[in-house]
Amino acid sequence: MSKTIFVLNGPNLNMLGKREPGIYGGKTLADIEAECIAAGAELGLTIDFRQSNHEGTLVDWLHEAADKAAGVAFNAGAYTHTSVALHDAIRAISPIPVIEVHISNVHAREEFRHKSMIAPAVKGVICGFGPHSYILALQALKTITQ
Ligand code: CA2
Repeated sequence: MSKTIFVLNGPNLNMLGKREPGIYGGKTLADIEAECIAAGAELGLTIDFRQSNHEGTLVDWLHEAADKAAGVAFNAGAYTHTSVALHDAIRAISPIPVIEVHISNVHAREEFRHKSMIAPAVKGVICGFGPHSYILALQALKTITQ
């Protein structure tokens, strides 16, 4: 039976493709969702793709993943750098693996993006490959949940 993977996206990612194409590229979040669903079909994974601008909603979805998902690919957006609540939620759903995903290479950007509050709680981190970061995370989740 196909495993379900939650792909969760945090604040402002709904603006992808509409602003700042120099940093994040021209694809919209809907384009990335379609690519994740296609890659998931190849990998035998069912993709549940969501976005919220609200920290508590992201916490709720992580909790939901504990019952419904084999793993989570998580682009927490700017909450990556600030959120103890998301760190705690990722720990709370252990051993469900969560992979931190970023489109940009956060380490090559402003210093405030170098610190991730969630990195100590996740299984691994993928950043800097543009929208392909999501596909790499799905491949990793396929491998580690086998
Ligand atoms: O590189 C990533 O994927 C980030 O998670 C994106 C976040 C940023 O705060 C992280 O440091 C790195 C920002 C997403 C906001 O996306 C926008 C898209 C278009 C226009 C403005 C923001």
